[in-house]
Amino acid sequence: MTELILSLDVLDRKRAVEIAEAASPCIDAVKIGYPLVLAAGLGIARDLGGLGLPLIADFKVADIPNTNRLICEQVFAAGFDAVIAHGFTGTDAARACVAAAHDSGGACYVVVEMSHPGATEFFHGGTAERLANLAVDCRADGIIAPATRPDRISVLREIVGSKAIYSPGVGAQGGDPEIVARLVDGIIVGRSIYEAPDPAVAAREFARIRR
Ligand code: O7E
Repeated sequence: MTELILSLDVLDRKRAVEIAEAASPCIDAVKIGYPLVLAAGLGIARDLGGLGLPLIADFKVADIPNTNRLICEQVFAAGFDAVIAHGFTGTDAARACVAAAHDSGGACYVVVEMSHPGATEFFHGGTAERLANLAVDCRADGIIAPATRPDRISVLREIVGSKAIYSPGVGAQGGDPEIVARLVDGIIVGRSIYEAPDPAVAAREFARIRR
């Protein structure tokens, strides 16, 4: 079954915990990025640890190999289970993230194409395909591909085979969860759940859609 990953981009620690708890029966993981970590601190990983769900650090790590390693080690020491890295910094830099993740018993996912309109400026024209190949070469655990362009997901699936594809961009960004859920291993949903009048109900709706 396609996983449902809650993107918890709220800025208040208490609200973040409440939403995650409410959605928890229907979700498979929680993705936490800069908005929440900068607002609430890295300790939010411990605050959410009681949910028993995998916590994904969406820091889109994009530095030289040594700095990437240092960042990822902090991520896993803080209690996260997975990290997201960019691939455009090169094979050695992405491989440093994968190695740090695997050394900690965690996972690393590589962004190969983003979901917003401007992403086509640089990711199209062969770059996303190269990044998908890089993710395979680096033995990344999966890739991030855009729910806003299902045709592109299919192209990238050809390259990565059975490797996991997690896909943001459904709901608020216009991607259709019914279509995307058939193509990927997990859909990543933020505003459509955490801004809903009742996040638990919204999460249940998305959970029902996946197959
Ligand atoms: O649009 P929303 O509210 O459903 O949130 C989507 C989340 O996915 C948000 O945290 C955003 O930063 C992230 N995201 C994208 O929207 N598009 C991308 O191409 C990549 C990501 C992302 O999370 O990358 C790593 C998974």
